[in-house]
Amino acid sequence: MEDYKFLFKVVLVGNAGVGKTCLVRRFTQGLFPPGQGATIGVDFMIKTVEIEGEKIKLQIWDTAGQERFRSITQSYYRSAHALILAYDITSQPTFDCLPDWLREIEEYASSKVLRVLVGNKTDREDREIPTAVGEDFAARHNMYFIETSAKEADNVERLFMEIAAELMEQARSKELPRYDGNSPSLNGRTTVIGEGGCCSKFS
Ligand SMILES: Nc1nc2c(ncn2[C@@H]2O[C@H](COP(=O)(O)OP(=O)(O)O)[C@@H](O)[C@H]2O)c(=O)[nH]1
Ligand SMILES: [Mg+2]
Repeated sequence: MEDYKFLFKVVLVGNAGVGKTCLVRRFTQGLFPPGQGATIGVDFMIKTVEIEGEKIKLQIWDTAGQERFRSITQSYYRSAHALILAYDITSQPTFDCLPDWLREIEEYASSKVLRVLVGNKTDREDREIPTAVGEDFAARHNMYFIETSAKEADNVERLFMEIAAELMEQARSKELPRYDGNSPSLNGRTTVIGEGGCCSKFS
């Protein structure tokens, strides 16, 4: 018997290799996959959590390698309640691609979607993106921000639990936060991703 009060769809995007699959597996299965081959060929994983006595079912959509081919489409974003946009704090190129991802999100996702910027791999010594730079980017783009380590299980639980709590809060109040969809930097209709944009060299 399924028993839950809320069901939320959470979607992860970001360059290949930033650790999206590891974040999902850490949260849903409590493990860090060894070696290569972390990407699993499923559309989503499920975890039910409890907040303030309410059961919340999270349907977490990971990309099964599509990000390498830049073939993520509308169906993936459709009906997402929250979007996690992840980069690797040790990889400037993954951070530099964030505007491209935001354009895609802007084009395909609901304007009401909860957006969270995640800097992953905080366990590594060779950081390239200072925390303040990630924070600043998130603030300028109206996003939540958190740094994580899927490897060390640092902030991963918190990431998903805060998303669940925020979505529950929104659902309860039925007052989704207003978002200025007219932001000139974000509402471009054309998508450069996949057409020689900065990310193509990482495909
Ligand atoms: N040191 C470290 N490595 C990580 C972390 N998360 C993922 N990785 C590694 O980064 C690589 C890509 O991870 P993966 O989850 O497949 O990335 P995805 O392509 O975004 O799904 C793998 O070799 C992982 O072991 C982390 O938090 N710390
Ligand atoms: Mg993956």
